[in-house]
Amino acid sequence: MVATYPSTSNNVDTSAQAAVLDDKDSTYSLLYFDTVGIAGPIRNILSLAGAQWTQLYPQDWENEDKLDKTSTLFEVMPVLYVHSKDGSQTVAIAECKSIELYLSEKYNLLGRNSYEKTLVRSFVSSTSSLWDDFISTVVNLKASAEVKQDQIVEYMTKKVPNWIRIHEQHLKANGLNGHYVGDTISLADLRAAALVDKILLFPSAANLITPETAPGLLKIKQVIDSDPKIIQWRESELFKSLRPTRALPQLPRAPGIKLNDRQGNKTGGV
Ligand SMILES: N[C@@H](CCC(=O)N[C@@H](CS)C(=O)NCC(=O)O)C(=O)O
Repeated sequence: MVATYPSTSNNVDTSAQAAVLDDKDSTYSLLYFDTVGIAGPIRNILSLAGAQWTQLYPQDWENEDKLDKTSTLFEVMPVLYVHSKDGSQTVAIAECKSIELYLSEKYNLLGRNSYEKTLVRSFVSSTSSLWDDFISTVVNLKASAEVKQDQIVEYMTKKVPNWIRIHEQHLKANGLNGHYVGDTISLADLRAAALVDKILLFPSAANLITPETAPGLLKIKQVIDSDPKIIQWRESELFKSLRPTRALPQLPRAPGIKLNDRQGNKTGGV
């Protein structure tokens, strides 16, 4: 049985949960592996916002009792636990996109008005689709190494170049200023930079993302990489202790990390 959300049926008042989510003084704990993985944008948003947050690791995700898995809402991570300032209430949010949108709305990373917010969400959706495509056609594909390699080639020679070609036109239309929308970092920028970082892990990306082919995306990456709060986050012990993938050996655990208490982390973990 997975953990479920408390009832929201007609006669149930959910205003207390909403108040926790809306409170600017709430704190957070993020349940995820000791990897960058798909939590990069979430951790970047928390850093940009100057939020107070704790990293939670599963106690033993692969354990056959599955207690970490079933303590989450969909048997996957990340889960963001939002704690009221006094710590008496906690609200769990599942799914990357939902977490990112919640935090981005709260910390003004979606745009200045409904028009800009719609644009940001569209760019985010387009970029997320390309990432999700990789997860389903390569990472989660149950197939031989050869078939997986063919899928990677298809991804890197067709799908990624297509994304770059189209997104570069939008970035040019906004003046190649390092942002999809307006003049400040938005979730669209964070999502794109995270995907560029992933793509650059492939040796074949060297010719794919260059100042000639992708000036707009590289500018976005440069703006994010040089943001003082992002630099501060990347200099932290926690960031340095994260592995690019779970295939690599674990690194010594940074101070301040807590473990999933497997009971909703109402106090921010054990
Ligand atoms: N749809 C979910 C996918 C989450 C997901 O696949 N998480 C992976 C880690 S990147 C996970 O928990 N894997 C462990 C497992 O499936 O047992 C989201 O976007 O948050």
